[in-house]
Amino acid sequence: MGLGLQGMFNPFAKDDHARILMLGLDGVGKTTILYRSKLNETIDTEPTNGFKIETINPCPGMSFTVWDIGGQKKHRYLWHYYHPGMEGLIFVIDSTDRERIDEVREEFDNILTFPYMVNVPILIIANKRDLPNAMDRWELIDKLGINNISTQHKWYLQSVCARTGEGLDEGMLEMVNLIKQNSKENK
Ligand SMILES: Nc1nc2c(ncn2[C@@H]2O[C@H](COP(=O)(O)OP(=O)(O)OP(=O)(O)O)[C@@H](O)[C@H]2O)c(=O)[nH]1
Ligand SMILES: [Mg+2]
Repeated sequence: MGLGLQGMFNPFAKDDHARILMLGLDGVGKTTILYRSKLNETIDTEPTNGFKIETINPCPGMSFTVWDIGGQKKHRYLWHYYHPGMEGLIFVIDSTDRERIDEVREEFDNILTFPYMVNVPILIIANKRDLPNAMDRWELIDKLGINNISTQHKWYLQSVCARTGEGLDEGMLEMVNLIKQNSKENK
């Protein structure tokens, strides 16, 4: 009958779970993020051909199945095949990569046109914040036109260093909050 201790303290129903799609250009650090979240380690990565899937626990009572899809140009046409049924998008940016910022914006805008992306909350990870000359959140918000999407999507931008994990737990918790708010509003 009762919820038990776990249920009383846990904001989520038991086994709450969300499917998360992680996209971004090649080399921005998606696979590094995946394994930092999963293992709390920095692993040596190769460019991802196809995809990787791992389950992570961003907080007690919640699990994410994260689909990390390769970001090389030749693989990007595959991105839209993975989005049906996804409940959150993690879009990863290399915050030092000014040269490709227009390409990032183009791909980001393209993802937002995917039919099943309607209302899906978005965590933007500005990765590689440890490197000199990283763009700050205001520059990124401006260059990516992120304020324009705010009426259709809940979003949050978190700056991260995936190599050390700084900022990553906070970002994942924000993703949990956005998904939680979204599911309340769309009940
Ligand atoms: N300095 C620094 N390097 C990072 C960080 N995160 C990832 N890298 C490095 O960036 C390179 C690419 O990382 P990956 O995780 O393979 O990138 P990816 O986005 O999965 O790339 P694709 O699979 O090709 O789409 C690796 O050499 C990582 O060690 C970070 O926060 N800081
Ligand atoms: Mg990868």
